[in-house]
Amino acid sequence: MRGMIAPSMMCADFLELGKSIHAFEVLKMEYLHIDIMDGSFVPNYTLGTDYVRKLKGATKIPLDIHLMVDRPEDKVDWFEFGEGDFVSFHYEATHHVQRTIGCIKSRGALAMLALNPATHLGVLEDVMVDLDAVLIMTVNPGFAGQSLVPQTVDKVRRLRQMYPEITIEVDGNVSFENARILRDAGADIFVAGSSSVFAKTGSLEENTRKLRESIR
Ligand code: S6P
Ligand code: MG
Repeated sequence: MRGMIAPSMMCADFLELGKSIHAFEVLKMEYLHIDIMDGSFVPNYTLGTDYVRKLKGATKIPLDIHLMVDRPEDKVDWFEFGEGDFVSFHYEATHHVQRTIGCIKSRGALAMLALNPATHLGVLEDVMVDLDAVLIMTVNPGFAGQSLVPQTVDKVRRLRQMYPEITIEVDGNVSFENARILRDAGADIFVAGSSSVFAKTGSLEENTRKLRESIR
């Protein structure tokens, strides 16, 4: 599978959202990654329901909604999404993993289960058949600009060996260097934040070219 990029919208300039969307379309970004935080599951707030609705209406690029919220089964229906969009939620945030997957799929979207760095891959075993993708968090969720938790690289490698066909997304400090390492480990979708496409060292266009080179 070709490496895909999902720019993290919380790292884009909020005052220039229209311009960013246009640039992402020109650069053929495969997904737009939207971080939703609730101040409980993670110690931060970011984007919300109105933002997702506006974005959905403003572009044809599929969304990649990352719910970092407690009890996602109660909240997933607050958001606008549909066929072709990914919705991920955390294994650690709910007693009802399968019910939440059902809510997502009943709306035609693709269900992705997110695992924090300390969560064992074994929790996937009985639910893998229901999933479209797995999100391996390569940092502890809550903030941009953190350092990759080193053992998550081997976790991606083991996941790829266990499930050769599953789509694997990686999120957190996916720098140009880490992206290549994670690609070699078996990742498919790369969430791009402050350490790659939004890096201050280059323009969005230069950074995207460099990241595509890393994951080719
Ligand atoms: C973190 C969030 C991520 C960040 C992304 C930022 O809780 O889920 O999606 O936005 O990690 O990228 P970077 O390169 O600053 O780590
Ligand atoms: Mg995220």
